[in-house]
Amino acid sequence: MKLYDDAIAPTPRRVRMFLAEKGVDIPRVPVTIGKGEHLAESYATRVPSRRVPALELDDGTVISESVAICRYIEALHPEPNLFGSTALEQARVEMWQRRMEFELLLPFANAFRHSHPKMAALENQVPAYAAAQKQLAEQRLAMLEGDLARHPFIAGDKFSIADITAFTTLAFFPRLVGIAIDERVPQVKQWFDRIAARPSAAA
Ligand SMILES: N[C@@H](CCC(=O)N[C@@H](CS)C(=O)NCC(=O)O)C(=O)O
Repeated sequence: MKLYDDAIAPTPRRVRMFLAEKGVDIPRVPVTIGKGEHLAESYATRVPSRRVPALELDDGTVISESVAICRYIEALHPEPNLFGSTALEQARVEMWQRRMEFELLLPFANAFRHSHPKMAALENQVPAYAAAQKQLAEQRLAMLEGDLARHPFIAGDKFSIADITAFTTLAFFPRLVGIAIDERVPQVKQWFDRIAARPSAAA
């Protein structure tokens, strides 16, 4: 197995953090987005979406989409489980994972992709869309403050893939789109610092 990986981008970091939580080591092949390596034909023939990360199995099968990669790893290495164990836990983790992906990650990512000069080569930038997405990101961040006042981790009492999605989002995008994680969202800040202290956050 090998993992196509970019050292800076937030989505590959999701998979690295997941693997670190599992204690699983997979050889990595760097695909540097900043150098346009993900657009090379040699990569596109393996990964038609031209996105990173992607996991290539020994028989040549390629799994892209970070959550699909994490689910595959969870099936191979069930413990510590990060997608939940009981039926209810799995449903809760799925619910929060989807919320963090659609409601937090996507607005932050879209605000960044449509406004940051470094993304101009990769995105047909629409400044009004960036502004609208930034507003949604700010609103979801304020809502997250309330969520984290009710439970210590995103999906409840246990660390899960939903924490990884939210953490890697908030560790990368806010500064780049002019949003601060500060005393206005103390619960988020406290949760963020707790997750940042986990050894997997260094992955
Ligand atoms: N939904 C995909 C998103 C993958 C993705 O967009 N990765 C970014 C890096 S964070 C990328 O490859 N960007 C290259 C580009 O936009 O051309 C996943 O979860 O794996």
